[in-house]
Amino acid sequence: MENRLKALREEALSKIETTSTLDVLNELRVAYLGKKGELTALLKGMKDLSAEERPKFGQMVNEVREALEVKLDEVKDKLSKAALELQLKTEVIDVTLPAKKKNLGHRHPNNIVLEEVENIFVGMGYEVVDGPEVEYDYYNFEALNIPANHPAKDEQDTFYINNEIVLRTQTSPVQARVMEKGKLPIRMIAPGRVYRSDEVDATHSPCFHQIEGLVIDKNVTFADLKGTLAEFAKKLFGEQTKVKFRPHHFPFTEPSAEVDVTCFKCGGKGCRMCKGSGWIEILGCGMVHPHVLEMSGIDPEEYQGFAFGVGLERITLLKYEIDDMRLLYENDVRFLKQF
Ligand code: 2NL
Repeated sequence: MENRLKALREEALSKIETTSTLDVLNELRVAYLGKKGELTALLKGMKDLSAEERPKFGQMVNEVREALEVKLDEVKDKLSKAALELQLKTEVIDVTLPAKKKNLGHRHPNNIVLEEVENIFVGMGYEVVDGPEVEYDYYNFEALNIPANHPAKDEQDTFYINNEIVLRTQTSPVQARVMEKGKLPIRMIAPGRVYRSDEVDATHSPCFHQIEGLVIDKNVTFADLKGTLAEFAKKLFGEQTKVKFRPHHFPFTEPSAEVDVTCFKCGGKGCRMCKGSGWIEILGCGMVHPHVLEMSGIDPEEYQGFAFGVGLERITLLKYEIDDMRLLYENDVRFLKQF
């Protein structure tokens, strides 16, 4: 048995010494030192030895166990270190590599123009106000002097939620609500989405944006309206821009006008942009109708006002020479990035 023990010791030490992986090393630990391992088997065989031999042999087995444990720990240490070194070598992070590019979005051209318009009017002392897109028929039509039989109220043009509620067809209901509150004077613009039951094509969409303006004060005249819009046109399209007021009709203003600006592409000579006329229509305006003031509890003998409405998309398409409105609603980043 002593010889078997010596042979076992030599064999085990040499196997452990030459092991190259931690897995195999663990298998060896189990095979020699485990409960069903070879050393345990030798200990079990001690019952056949004489009483004098037993303690001596037991001590020898323990010595071998210790020697193997020391060797196993030593090799385990060596292999672990090598494994770590290999990992550090192969998993190097190159902190000098350029970072992956993040895909950023881009501001919508409508939004760029809206901010420009807002800045122009805020610079003149106007407040920016918003209000509900789902609106009472009363604020959208009646308060603005649009009678029950007016063609704009036709189901073909207006989205009705029910008998008395609509999707607003203009942003004037926001102004009607401000007038009704009765805090005067008023200098405000109301930008926002409006809805009309329209077909979709290069110049129409059932949902688009309007910016309306309203000024109410004592002694406000058409001259104030002209001066304000002339200044607005210069700031938006350039200092050389001239404006022209053509008589028009709106139910909520009297007198009313449409405003053209000199073509900012050809300067008024006539080109493709202005269809040869030298002028481009940009908005509608007028003096607030006395009925509209009265409806909101304002005395037209004491206060007057002017108002105007601009289609935001129309301005955006003109300013950036975009020839199809649908491009503004697709939000293709390749398109948006150009502005
Ligand atoms: C257009 C014409 C316009 C108004 C909007 C307005 C609002 C109130 C009272 C009176 Cl509360 N008027 N808004 C006035 C004239 C024209 O818009 O062609 N817009 C695209």
